[in-house]
Amino acid sequence: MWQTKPVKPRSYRIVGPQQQVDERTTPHPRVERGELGDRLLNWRKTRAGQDPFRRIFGVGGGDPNNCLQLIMKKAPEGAVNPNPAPIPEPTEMARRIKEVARFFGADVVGISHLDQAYVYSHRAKANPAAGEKVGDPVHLPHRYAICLGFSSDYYRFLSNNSRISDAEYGLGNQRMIPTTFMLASYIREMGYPAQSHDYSKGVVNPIPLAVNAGLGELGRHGMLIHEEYGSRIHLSVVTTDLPLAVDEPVDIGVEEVCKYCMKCARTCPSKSIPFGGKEVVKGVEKYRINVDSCYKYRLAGRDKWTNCVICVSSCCYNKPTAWWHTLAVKSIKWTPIPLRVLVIKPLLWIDDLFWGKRPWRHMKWLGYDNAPEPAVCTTPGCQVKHTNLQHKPLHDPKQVAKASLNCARVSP
Ligand code: B12
Ligand code: SF4
Ligand code: SF4
Repeated sequence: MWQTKPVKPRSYRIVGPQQQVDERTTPHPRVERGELGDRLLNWRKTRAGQDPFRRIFGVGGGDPNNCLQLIMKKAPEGAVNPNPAPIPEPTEMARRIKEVARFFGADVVGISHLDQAYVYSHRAKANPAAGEKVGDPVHLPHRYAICLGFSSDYYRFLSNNSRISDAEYGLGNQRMIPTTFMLASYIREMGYPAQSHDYSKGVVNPIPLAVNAGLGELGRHGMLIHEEYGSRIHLSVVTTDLPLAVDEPVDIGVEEVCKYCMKCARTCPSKSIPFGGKEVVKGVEKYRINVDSCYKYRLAGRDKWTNCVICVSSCCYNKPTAWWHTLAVKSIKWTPIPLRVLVIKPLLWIDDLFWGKRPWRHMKWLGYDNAPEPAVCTTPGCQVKHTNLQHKPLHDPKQVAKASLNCARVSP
C-alpha cells in the first residue's frame, strides 16, 4: 500500500459560498430533456447496438435483467440492525472498515466528512421501489463518506477509443456496484445507518469527497488523480453515521504538474479541457471543463466506441504499476514545492518521448481490433490511405500543411 503525506487540498480552493447541485441540472438529465440537442438525445436513446458488453453494461437495449446496474437500481436499502454490535474507537474502526472494503473488492479506500455541498439538493431519477420521485428533495444527514476507488486495466484503456476501452470502462462502473452495496449492508448489520452511492444509484458527487478523503488530487481534466492509478479509477461512496476517523487530503504534485503538462488539453479531441488557469465555479477555484462539448464528442464514436477515455489515458500519472513510476511520483512529492518545476519539466519530456504525445496502443482482444481504419482524405485527387484522423491531429495547421504536401507528392 502506498503512503502519502496528508496536507490541505492544493488542487482546488474554496473561495466563496458553495451551493448544493440539483441533480436535474447535471449533464445526463439535461441530455435526456433534449437540452444538448436532438442528435445527442437520439444517440442516448439508440446507442445500445449489438455489442453484448454494451448491452450488459447499463447502456441499455438488452434485456434489463441482463444488466446488473438496472437490477441493483431497484434494490431496496436494507434495514438497520436494531441491536448494534460493540465497536472499537474511530481510528481502529476506520482501519477495519477499509480492510472490509478491500476484502469486498475496492482497490483504494479513504474516509472524509460528508460535506453537504457535495450532496445533490434534489433527485433527477425516480425509483418507485423506494418511493422516490423526480424532483424530490434529498435528505442525507450522514456524517461520513467512505470513498472507494476501482482501478481499470492500463493497457485496455490505452486502446482508446475502442470497443476494448469501452468494455474496460463499463466493467469499472459495474464492478463498484456489489462492493459498495455490500459495504453499506455490512455497516447496517453492525447497527449503523449507511447508504450506497454507486453507478446504479446515488445522490453525492464522489470527486470532491474522494479528494478530501486523500484518494488523490483534482486534475486539469476535472477528475481525481490517484498516485498509482492516475485517473483510470472509478469512484463510489458509502455514507454512514458509523463513528470513523477521517483521512486528510494528499499532495502528490498534481497542482504543479498540471500547470506545465497540459497533455490532456492537447489530446482532447473536442478541446473541452482548458489550457489556461483555474476559474471559480460555484465557490470553488478549479479548472473548468466544457462539459457540453465533451458530451457531444460521443457522437463521433458512431458505431465504433461509446465512451471517450482519451484524457484519462493521456494523463502522465496514468502508467502501469512499476518501480520507475513510483520513483517519478515520489521524486515530485519529495521535492520542495518551489523547486518542483526542475523535476517536472524533465519528467514531462521523458513522458512524451517514451509514451508518446498521444498515448495509444494497437490491441486485439476477443475478436475486437482497434487498428485505425484508413481515413478518407479530402485533398482533391489524393490516392493515399491516411491513418485515422483520431491518431493524426490533422486539425493542427502545421500537420494539415504537411499532410497536404504528402498528398500533393503522390497525387496524379
Ligand atoms: C455526467 C457525467 C459525465 C458527463 C459530463 C462530464 C463532467 N466533467 O461533468 C460526460 C458524459 C461528458 C462524462 C465524461 C466522462 N466521465 Co463522467 N461522470 C458524470 C457524472 C455522472 C456526473 C458529473 C456531473 O454532475 N458533472 C456536472 C458538474 C458538477 O461538473 P463540473 O462543474 O465540471 O465539476 C466536475 C469536477 O470539477 C468535479 N467537481 C464538482 N464540484 C466540485 C467541487 C470540488 C471541491 C472538487 C474538488 C471537485 C468538484 O466533479 C465534476 C465531474 O467531473 C459523474 C459521477 C457523479 N455522480 O458525479 C461521472 C464521473 C465524473 N465521470 C467519470 C469518468 C471516468 C468519465 C470519463 C473519463 C469517461 C466517459 N467518457 O464517460 C469522461 C471524462 C470527462 C472529463 N474530463 O470530465 C468518473 C471520474 C472518476 C475520477 N477518477 O475522477 C465519474 C466520477 C464516474 C465514477 N463514478 O467514477 N461524464
Ligand atoms: S472524455 Fe474525451 S472529449 Fe471528454 S474531456 Fe476527455 S478527452 Fe476530451
Ligand atoms: S494530463 Fe497533465 S495536465 Fe492533464 S490532468 Fe494529467 S497531469 Fe494534469
